[in-house]
Amino acid sequence: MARASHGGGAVVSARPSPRTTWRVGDRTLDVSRPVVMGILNMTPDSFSDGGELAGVDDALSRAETMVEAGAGLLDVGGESTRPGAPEVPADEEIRRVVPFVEAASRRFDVPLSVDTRKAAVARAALEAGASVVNDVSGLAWDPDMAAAAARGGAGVVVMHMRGTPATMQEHAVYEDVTGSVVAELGEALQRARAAGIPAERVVVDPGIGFAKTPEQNLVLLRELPRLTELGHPILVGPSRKSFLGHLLRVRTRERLAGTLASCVLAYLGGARLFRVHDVAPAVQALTVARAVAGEVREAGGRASSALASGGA
Ligand code: HH2
Repeated sequence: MARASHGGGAVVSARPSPRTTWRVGDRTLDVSRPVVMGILNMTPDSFSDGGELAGVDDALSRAETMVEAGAGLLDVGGESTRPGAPEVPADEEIRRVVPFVEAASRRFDVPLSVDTRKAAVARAALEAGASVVNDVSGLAWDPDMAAAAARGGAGVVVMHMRGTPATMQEHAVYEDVTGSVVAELGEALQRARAAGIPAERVVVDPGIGFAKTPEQNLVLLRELPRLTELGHPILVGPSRKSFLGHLLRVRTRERLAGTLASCVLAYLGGARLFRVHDVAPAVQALTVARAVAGEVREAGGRASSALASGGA
C-alpha cells in the first residue's frame, strides 16, 4: 500500500530572523515579519526606472501609493548603482534627494531611508528627516560614512559589494560566494562597531547583483540561511535585477514575477526586509508566504507597514 506523503512535520516554514527588531532613529521596527521597502529613484539613469519621477510632487504621489499598499519603509536614492554607473557629485545627489526627504518626512509616518555611499548626502538627508542610511558599499567607500550614521542615530543597511558600481563586475570571482559574502559583511559590521553604531541599528544585505554573476545571485538566494550567523536582520534587493532577465529572457519591466518568487524564497531563507519597486504585489506575495509558513496569528494580518511600530 502506498504510504501517505504527509505527516512528516511542517513542509514549508520560514527561517526565523536572528533579531526581531531594528532600531531606526527613535523608532523600533518589528522585523519578525516581512517589511517591504519601496524604492524611489530620483535619478535620470537608474536601470529600470531612471527619469520616471519628474520631481518632488511626482515622488510624493508615488510614495503615497507605496505607503497605502503597505510599504514599511521608503528608500530614496539620487545616484544609480547599476553596473558601470558614473559617480554623481555629492551636491547634485543632495539636490536630488533632500527636497523629497523634507516633504515626505512631514507627510508620511513610515521611516525614510537614503540610498547613498556618501557621508555628506547621508548627513543632509538625516537632518532633513531620514532615519536610515542604506550604503551599498557597506560603510567602505566614504571613510566618514560610519561616523555620520552613528552621530545621526540612523538605522543602517550594510550591503555587500566589491569595488565600485563602475568596476564591480570585474570582482565577481569567488570560490564560495556565500562564504565570502558572510566574511566581507562581517568586516562591514566591524566598521559599524568601530564607529559606535549599536548592533540593534544594523541590518545586512548580500547585495544581489553587485559584483555577482547571474549564477552567484541564485546561489546566494539558495544559501541565504548562512547569513543568519551574522546575527542581524537580512534585507534583500532582487527587484527587476538582471539575473532575472538572464534566467527568464525578459526586459526589466517584465521581471515582477521573478522578483516576487525571489522575495518569497528569501523570506523562507530568513530575510525580513525586501527592497522593491512594486510594493503592492510584494506585500501580497509576502502576506501569502507568511500565512502558508504559519506565521499569521490573526485574520487579515498582512506583511509590511502594519508591522512597523512607532516609538519604543
Ligand atoms: N540595489 C540597488 C540600489 N540600492 N540597496 C540595497 N540595500 N540593496 C540592493 O539590492 C540595492 C540597493 C539597485 O537597484 P535600483 O535602485 O533600482 O537601481 P539603480 O541603482 O540603477 O538606481
